[in-house]
Amino acid sequence: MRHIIHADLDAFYAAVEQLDNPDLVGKPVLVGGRPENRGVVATASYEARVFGVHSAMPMRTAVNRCPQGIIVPPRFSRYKEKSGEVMSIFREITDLVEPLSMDEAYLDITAVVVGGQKPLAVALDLKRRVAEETGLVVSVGVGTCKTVAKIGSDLDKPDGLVVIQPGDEAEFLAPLAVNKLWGIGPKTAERLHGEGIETIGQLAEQPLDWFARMFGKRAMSVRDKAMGRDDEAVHTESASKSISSETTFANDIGDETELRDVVERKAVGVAHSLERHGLKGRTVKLKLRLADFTTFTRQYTMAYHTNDEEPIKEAAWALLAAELEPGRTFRLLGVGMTNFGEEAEAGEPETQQLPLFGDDNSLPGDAVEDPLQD
Ligand code: TTP
Ligand code: MG
Repeated sequence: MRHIIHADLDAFYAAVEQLDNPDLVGKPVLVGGRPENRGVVATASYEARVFGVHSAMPMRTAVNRCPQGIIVPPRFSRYKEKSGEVMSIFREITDLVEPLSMDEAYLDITAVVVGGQKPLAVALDLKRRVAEETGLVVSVGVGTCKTVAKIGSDLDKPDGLVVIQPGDEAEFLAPLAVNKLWGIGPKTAERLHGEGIETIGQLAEQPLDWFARMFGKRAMSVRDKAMGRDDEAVHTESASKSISSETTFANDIGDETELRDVVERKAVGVAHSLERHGLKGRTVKLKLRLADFTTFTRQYTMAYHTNDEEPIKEAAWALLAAELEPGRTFRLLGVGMTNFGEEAEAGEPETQQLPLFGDDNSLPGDAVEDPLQD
């Protein structure tokens, strides 16, 4: 049997602002852009949420609902720093940590439990350490699979702790709304409502052939989740695949300045996305599609793991510059990052510099022409 924790910080950005500025403690804090600039709420402190303010709401609406709300502009580098502190506490508890974003992660604590600690004790210790060492509050769900752990962490926020005992998974999930299940978005939920299914319990009791009809290839996986017995592994960072951003142009582009502008914007997007996921990568990939639909990728492996804009921009541009030819135009351009992991310490063998171009930086099977596939 496995033991999984899902941990998610409470009102993360707002909590960091309250931590750094004691004047904000106990007050309704709205982190986000100014209403006069059509700003949006990134998050609100729980003091503001009682007025009906939530993430992704226009700041103008938030201010109408909560006029006493204090608007604070976001400081991403500070959030990234606090996220790093929290993730390293998680990694001291277990090697098997899967960050989902800056403020949440799955931890596989099976080995710790086998070593003699009760899951509840591990969860309490995690909450205490995060509070004492970072000043932040984390809500935690504990169970035998990702599904129940994730739903559990959200159920008792803020400062939540929900333990789903082995054997109680299906019963725990049964009364909850179907849209709480990972993978059931608004459209699927709508479809299920059409079939008279509102709760996870009603979903779980459907016959197998019904699942096959409703979900096709996903049938078994959805059914397992509804019964609270999914066997999704906790994927550590290095097991994550890639993060990328690509665009198909309305008109093919051949102009160097224009291409450079696009590739740099894509690179910045990738850097931000890596940051949001708490990831650093070493291999920058460039995907290109020519006017005749020939599609190919080029890649460059850096000496270190990074999610900084500059080196990613530089590598992506260098890869593109090597492909520019007079008269050659592009219909699609994408930038991606793979080869995730922790930043290597200086002096480790991994930090040796690889040449920028040439075959040395290509993995087998890469930098090939694949006209039909992405
Ligand atoms: P969440 O964990 O969804 O929200 P939260 O931590 O603010 O509040 P809680 O978990 O207690 O419900 O997201 C983490 C951070 O991500 C959040 O503090 C701000 C950012 N974020 C956005 O910028 N936009 C969004 O739409 C959402 C949902 C989050
Ligand atoms: Mg959160």
